Amino acid sequence: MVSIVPNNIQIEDDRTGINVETLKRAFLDNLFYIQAKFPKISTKNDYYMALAYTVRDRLLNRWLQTTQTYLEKAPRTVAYLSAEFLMGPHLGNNLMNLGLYNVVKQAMEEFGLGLTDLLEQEEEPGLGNGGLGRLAACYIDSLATLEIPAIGYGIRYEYGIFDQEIKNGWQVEITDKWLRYGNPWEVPRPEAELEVKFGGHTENYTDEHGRYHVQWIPFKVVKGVPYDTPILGFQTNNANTLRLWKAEAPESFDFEAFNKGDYFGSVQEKSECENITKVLYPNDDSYQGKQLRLEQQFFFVSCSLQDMIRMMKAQNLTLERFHEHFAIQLNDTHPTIAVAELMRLLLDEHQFDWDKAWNITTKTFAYTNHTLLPEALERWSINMFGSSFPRHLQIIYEINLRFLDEVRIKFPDDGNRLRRMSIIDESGERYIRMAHLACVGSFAINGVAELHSELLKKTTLHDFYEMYPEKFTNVTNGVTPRRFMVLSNPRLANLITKKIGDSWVTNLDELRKLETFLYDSDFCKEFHQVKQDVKQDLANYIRTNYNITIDPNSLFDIQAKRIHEYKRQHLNALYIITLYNRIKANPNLDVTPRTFLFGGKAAPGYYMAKLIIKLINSIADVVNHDPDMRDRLKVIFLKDYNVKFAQRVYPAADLSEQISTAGKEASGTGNMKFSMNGALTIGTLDGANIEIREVVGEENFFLFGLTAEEVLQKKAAGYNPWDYYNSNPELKLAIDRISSGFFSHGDPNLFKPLLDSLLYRDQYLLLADYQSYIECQDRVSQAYRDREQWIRMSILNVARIGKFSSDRSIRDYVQNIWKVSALKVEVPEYSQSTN
Ligand code: 73E
Repeated sequence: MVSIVPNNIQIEDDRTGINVETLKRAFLDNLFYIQAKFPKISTKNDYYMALAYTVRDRLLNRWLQTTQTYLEKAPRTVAYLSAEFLMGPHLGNNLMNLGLYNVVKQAMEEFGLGLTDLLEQEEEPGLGNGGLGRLAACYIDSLATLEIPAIGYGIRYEYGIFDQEIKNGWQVEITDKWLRYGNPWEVPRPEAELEVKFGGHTENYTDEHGRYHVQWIPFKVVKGVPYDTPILGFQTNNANTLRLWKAEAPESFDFEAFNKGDYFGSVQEKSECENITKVLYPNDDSYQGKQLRLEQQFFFVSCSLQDMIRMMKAQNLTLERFHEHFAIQLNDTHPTIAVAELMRLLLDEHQFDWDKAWNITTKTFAYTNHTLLPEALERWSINMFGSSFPRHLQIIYEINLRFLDEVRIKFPDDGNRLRRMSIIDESGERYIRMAHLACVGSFAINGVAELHSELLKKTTLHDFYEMYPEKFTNVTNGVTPRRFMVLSNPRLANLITKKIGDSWVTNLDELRKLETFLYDSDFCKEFHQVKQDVKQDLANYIRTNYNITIDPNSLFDIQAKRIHEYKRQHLNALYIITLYNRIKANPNLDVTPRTFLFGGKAAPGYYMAKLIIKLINSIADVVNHDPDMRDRLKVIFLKDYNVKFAQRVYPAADLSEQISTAGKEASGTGNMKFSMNGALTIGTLDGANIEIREVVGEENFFLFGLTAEEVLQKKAAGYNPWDYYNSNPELKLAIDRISSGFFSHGDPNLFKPLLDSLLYRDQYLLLADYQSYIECQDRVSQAYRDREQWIRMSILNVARIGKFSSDRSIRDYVQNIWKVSALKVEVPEYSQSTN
């Protein structure tokens, strides 16, 4: 066999060398031969591309070596199926993981180029909405860092999450053209394309042995082309693959139509095929029963499963052992049609009998649930589903029939239970309940934080817990400290490393050692200085981009996440108005200066969320222009919050707002990123907040609000928001300020839908939690005045946050669910010196 690395590649080869001179030569070479430019006519983007290719070249050896090792050793492999991967920019991450950050910085400086400027050029792949997609990205990072054989499978959306602009205070959506200038990180693999069927009907036939079979005669066939991106671990040789599928028409023209003169008809069919992977649905934590979305899900799932089968065949492995070779994780129900598709592939295309196929399938899949919100639970109308996937509908009926028999045996004479548990909802128009299919078809089911996993067992999946208690487990989410500390906050990372060495980067529990320095006044001063410098950076950015001056000595109070009523950005807004009212009533009031920063996108069709953005901007308008507020209050809505921007925001926060209604936020992951960067949290007992508070210590966390249980009790007892409005003068004043038109140039109607929803329904109990929140915020203001004590609390947040590394989460999945082992990749050391 030919070795991956030809022996004639020299240490100083332009594609592998990592000293300054070689890097510079390689950069110019790429500028010339790939961008076809010379410096005089190069744009910033040309420079970015030239550097990106230079860095990619240095990844390839590890990547191909990894692929070869996996091929040879055929290890048990994790396939992480996710409709979203919110990766964020690649360049900085790859530089860090390769250990090339400083040497490349120097090489660029010798050209008079700033590395920060070049990093800024990268248009991030926004192939996700928020937490769920970003979680997949963190997990892909940790899998590679822990040297676990894994593939991320997803969709290569041509347009990712929209870019957000703010016009006159309202959100405006702009198409995300992230591929416009090319994507240097992906490698198309047209030779590995696959076919995916849609629509049509099924036919039965009997083979020569008298065996009965079903054949799916599709209406159309679409091509899936894989685009591969290497995902290198931190300081390892393991580079796993993120394989995203693009839909294409099978032939560029339908020749029959073409020959008949129907040119447009034939082109139309082509574009209909390509539509499947055109655009990411921009809804977070909510679901709409759109056929195209279902087709997206099936498309990438079918490609991925066929790909796995093909790999096994290439390795001469029998499909009988599919479940031994692959552990497939379903990131929420979005890829759950995989249960039916694997059954179809085994039954119809590989002639397995039902029991054997079902045994393999149910030993393959594991399902992660990310939400309890009823509006986010996926269900597909039988008619729509059947028209696109007639064979899968049959298979799901058969799964359901057999499943309900099992239920009947375990719980005899319990018709209600059968109706509740059925995969088919028959209470009205008939629907397929995807969460039920996922539970029946998987060997493991997990929630994403302790509370969430408990609530799953008690509420949404209670019947399934009674049926299969052994399947249920919790894996609390985590985030990668590489991107969200080392890369995004180098000042803090360097200070930590100076004190405790650098092993914390892959063993986050080591941060504990920082506790030794809690009363070391030099360390505390340095820690404080880091925070101040980072806040100054953000202040400069805001000055440049918004023409607003903010004071880095004020308390930076940040709420950055998708805009959603359950996340309660408007509760935060009510506090701002309350402070405003207090200062107006008493202009000499001694207040702790605060800068309120918001960031986040609203789903384009979510009117209330958009109105919340408008409200925040309207409050900002009034507050920022009122001389009485000067040097005390500032409010800014930061537009187009994405991963790149998040990396600026987390390090600069003093206070992290995690104020969802208890029981609604499954986990949250921003909460962890803020805390890792030394922000204190003001939060409810919801999602992972509970576990964060547990580890950082209750004295280092600002807790308020009802518990999940109290929320339910209050609702059951007939919650009436008016009682709170009428009995709380500050709350009443804040609400009246809005309804009077004070923030809307006298228009009392602008925010009426929002206020009506609060006063007449208040589904998320803002009014019930208001007083507790206000008092807690006032405690925050007091606490911030004792800066030394605040710094110690901040240090303790960093020191005790180790549990929330995605490395820990991945270890949990590996040990409790996937049962896979690490496999180290060896790379010939032909190029390791940086000088
Ligand atoms: O609490 C977060 C959680 O931290 C949850 O809301 C989010 O997932 C994060 C990662 O576990 C989430 N997103 C979705 N459901 N839960 C979702 C649903 C439909 C479409 C897109 C995203």
